[in-house]
Amino acid sequence: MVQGYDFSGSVQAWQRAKRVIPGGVNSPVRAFGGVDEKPVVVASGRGCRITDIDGNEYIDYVGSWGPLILGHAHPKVVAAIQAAAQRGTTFGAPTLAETELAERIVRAVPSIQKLRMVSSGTEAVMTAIRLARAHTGRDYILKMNGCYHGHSDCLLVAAGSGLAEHSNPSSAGVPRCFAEKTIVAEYNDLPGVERAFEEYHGRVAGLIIEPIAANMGVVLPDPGYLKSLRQLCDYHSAVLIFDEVITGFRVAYGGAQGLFGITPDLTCLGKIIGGGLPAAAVGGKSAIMNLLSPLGPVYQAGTLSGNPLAMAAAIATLDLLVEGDPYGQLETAVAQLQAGIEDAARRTGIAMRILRAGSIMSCYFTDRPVRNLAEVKATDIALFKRFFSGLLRNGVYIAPSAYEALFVSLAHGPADIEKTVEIVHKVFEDIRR
Ligand code: KE4
Repeated sequence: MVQGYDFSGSVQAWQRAKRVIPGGVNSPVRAFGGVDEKPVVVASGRGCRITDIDGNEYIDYVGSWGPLILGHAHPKVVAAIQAAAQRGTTFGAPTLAETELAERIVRAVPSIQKLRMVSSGTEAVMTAIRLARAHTGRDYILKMNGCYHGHSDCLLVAAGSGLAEHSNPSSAGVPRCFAEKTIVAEYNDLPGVERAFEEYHGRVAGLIIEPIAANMGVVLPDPGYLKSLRQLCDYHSAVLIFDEVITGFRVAYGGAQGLFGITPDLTCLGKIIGGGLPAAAVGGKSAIMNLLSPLGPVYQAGTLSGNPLAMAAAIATLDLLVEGDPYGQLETAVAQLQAGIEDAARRTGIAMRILRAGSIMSCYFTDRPVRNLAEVKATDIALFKRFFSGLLRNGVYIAPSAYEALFVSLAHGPADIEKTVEIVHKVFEDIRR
């Protein structure tokens, strides 16, 4: 299985990084803690491929965890950034580009009447939570186990032993009193949500969910689940927040809410709406969004919010997503990839199932259904790690964790998909040996 890949440059660079950066990385998942490999240090990317500092090339299915639906260094995106940079990189003042991007997003996502740009998905979610609490005058937030919404304190919580049990902090440094205001139910467990609303009757400010989960691996909502959450939030006058940081402009131009026809009160966006640069947004009903300073009493701010370079990258990206039939093209590519991997698993006798939503998917080593975090954890994680290593050492780069998604871009052409399937088949055969 192991090709002659030389990782020595990455190993040295990572050792050097660890002397000045905790774990040698600026985001934990990049440290490869979920797999039995050391991180590769990336030198460059173009289209669907990245090259590490040892010169090893990979077909990339991480795509920076979602932003790069066009692939790396798309010429039109790079040109837009360069042109914007020539005019100055940041002003801390309103620019037309912020309005032009906001208008595009409002047109694409009907539930968003107004939006506020921020610099990360974490900030978008943090602001959405604050808005929900201000709008309702309530304190409790309901989230689903296995969904990740960034690293703001109140969302770094682990499910208590039961709904009645308060949640516990899932990170050091989060006061118990913060975690206690967050209730955790299981994804796809509607009775659990109903019980939570009853248990905390009149005290739930909002429910936040990834409408298609992608941070426990890709897990799909049961038919009718999202509609029922909408009805429960209406009944209990709670704010329904869709965290579409991954799914926004990814599974469809109008996001998961467009696919399912569900209207949340607030939406969090990120990744693709930054075009590869730091930008995210919280948006929704004007009645709620107008609570934001300077109009209303909810304070929120950011030095680089609406940064001109990110706006230029985002506008170039979104404009390319309305040219031709990009989502049809993506569907063709991903369907080919899914079919090829499933065929390779069948032919090598490996129990595997793929859950997919548009151009995000996860490969689970199991022959059982996967509908929530516990069922993801019950899959063969050790086998996933062998799958990851085999792919990496044969030139395919997927997320270094069984609890993440594969991201396919418009730069993944038929030949890249065929090559990937060929390598997957080889890796499955090596695993079977
Ligand atoms: P950021 O603060 O990382 O921009 O966004 C946080 C966030 C919010 N909501 C959802 C649904 C998300 O997926 C994320 C961040 N996603 C992870 C990958 N699963 C980012 C990768 C990382 O943490 O390095």
